[in-house]
Amino acid sequence: MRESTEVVVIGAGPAGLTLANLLQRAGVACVVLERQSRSYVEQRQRAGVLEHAGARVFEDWGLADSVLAGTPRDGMLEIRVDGEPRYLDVPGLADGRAGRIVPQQVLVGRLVAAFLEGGGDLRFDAGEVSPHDLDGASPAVTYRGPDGVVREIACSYVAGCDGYHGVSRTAVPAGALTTYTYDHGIGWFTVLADVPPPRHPLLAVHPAGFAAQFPRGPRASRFYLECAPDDALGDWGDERIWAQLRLRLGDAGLPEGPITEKAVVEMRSFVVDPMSHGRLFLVGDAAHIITPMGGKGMNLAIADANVLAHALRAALREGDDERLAAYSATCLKRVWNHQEFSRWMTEMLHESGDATLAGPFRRELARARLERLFASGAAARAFADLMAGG
Ligand code: RFL
Repeated sequence: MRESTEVVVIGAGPAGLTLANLLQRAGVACVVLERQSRSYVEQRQRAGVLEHAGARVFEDWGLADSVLAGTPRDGMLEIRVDGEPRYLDVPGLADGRAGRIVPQQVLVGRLVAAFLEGGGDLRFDAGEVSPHDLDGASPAVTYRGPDGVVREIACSYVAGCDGYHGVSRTAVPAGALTTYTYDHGIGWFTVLADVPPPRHPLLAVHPAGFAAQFPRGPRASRFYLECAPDDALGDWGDERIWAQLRLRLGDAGLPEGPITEKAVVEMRSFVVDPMSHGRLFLVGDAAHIITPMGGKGMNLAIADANVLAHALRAALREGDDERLAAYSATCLKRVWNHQEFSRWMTEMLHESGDATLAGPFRRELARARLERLFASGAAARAFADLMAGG
């Protein structure tokens, strides 16, 4: 069966769903193909903060009511050093540019609903998705539907929004992309638990290692614990998790709650350049991954989608290909800026606690870097500016 549309979007995560909604607003026809079921993508819990720049994307495209309604603005950030609380008023330092506290699965659910309400074509359970003829003028994407029938969709452009493990990037011929990877040399263990969220997002520096607690809705918290890079899930029994959280967060009274997810997070960065090939454009995690430090992964995905939506509208409605030609360079500028921020924060918050990581000299340097945030208004504002996003 052969159909046609203007843009095929592969993947219905934050990147694909943001792009699909923006294209719908721009009057550009698209079909979204998602490998998983609707309930699966709506329950996948990951990020929790939409930076100010991300919230602006939805406001600018008239989607704030459907996507941001009722989501609290972010506020203070607590950095607890050896159990002592320090606070940064991030939106205040960033001239009032507040982000929104919104769990990724809530954002995804709202984006699915908004797209479908607008008459969008979103196909879940799409197997064997495969892009073709990306170098030519008329690419196509084939997939097998849940009914077992193979369909082909001809299109003008393909948006690869299928994450790090997707098929889009692998459809690009070897040698056409330069790949940058970096192993941060540490491990993070993450736990999602039904524990009341902290008053403010909390980052903790401690000699036993970095730890963090972030709100994930009204009754849940996501915790992170620095661990050895080769630690496995089995190394972290519940008793060890709670004991280490209480120690590193300096909170002997931290209540225990049912743990709903445990995972080892790979502390690895990855970037491809360019983020496009022929008529394929890579968006979000398909083009770059960043560690969770700084909370930028989902936000980069949304920023890419915004750049691409503007560029596709210009190309398809105004015959202006300049923005599409500049897509990769435009996005990569932000990607590298955020990679640098994330790495900078990682060094500061890990090395200032755990002296075994880089030694006592580097620990004192990291402490000086951290202290500067509280001693210098200019340094604090620069930090808040990066937290708010470009
Ligand atoms: P996603 O979310 O991976 O979505 C890709 C979609 O494509 C589908 N797919 C396919 N569909 C069709 N055919 C195929 N062959 C396909 N292969 C894959 C997938 O099923 C999926 O629906 O990528 P996207 O949209 O680029 O969004 C990126 C974000 O999800 C990611 O950057 C963040 O979750 C990263 N991240 C965080 N980001 C933040 O901004 N703040 C955070 O605090 C934060 N915490 C996190 C995180 C990621 C984590 N993990 C598990 C990776 C915490 C964790 C634990």
